[in-house]
Amino acid sequence: MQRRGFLWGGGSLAAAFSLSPGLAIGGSVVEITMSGRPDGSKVWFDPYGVLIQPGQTVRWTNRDKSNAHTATAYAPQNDEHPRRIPEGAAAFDSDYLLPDESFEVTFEVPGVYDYYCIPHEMSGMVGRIIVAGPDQTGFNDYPDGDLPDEILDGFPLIADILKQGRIQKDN
Ligand SMILES: [Cu+2]
Repeated sequence: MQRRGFLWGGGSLAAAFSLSPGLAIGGSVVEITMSGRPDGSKVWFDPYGVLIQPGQTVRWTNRDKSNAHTATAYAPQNDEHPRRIPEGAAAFDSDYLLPDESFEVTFEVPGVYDYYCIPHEMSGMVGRIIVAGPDQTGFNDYPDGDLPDEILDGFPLIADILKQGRIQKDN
């Protein structure tokens, strides 16, 4: 598990692109970093799109020394946000994570999960997780009238996540 995690962390894009649909990142815990420039001019989740299998755990860790961040599911329970998680899935919310603090969620229900950072949502600090069984490829996007364009533009495409397994931003 450790070695696999290290390989993926090394930015081996060639390997990532060769993933076919349904081949999620291996290992039980998938790491997502909350990142930012030292001057705070840009903040993001890294990777901001990931493909996982049911039963896998995602761990968000704040590695941005300049900011507190959250990982908060799009759901009415979270400050009346539109629902962008599968039916039957629980709405998660990390609350504020200070530098080097972590938050974990184990995903069981297949589907598309969109989430945001409470203080940086309008800066486009959003992410998307797809939970897919081995043969699942048919995932529908959410209707795009529910959020402002600045936020919608921040999500990676479902097709790209399915194809690449994980999506990182150029920052
Ligand atoms: Cu943030």
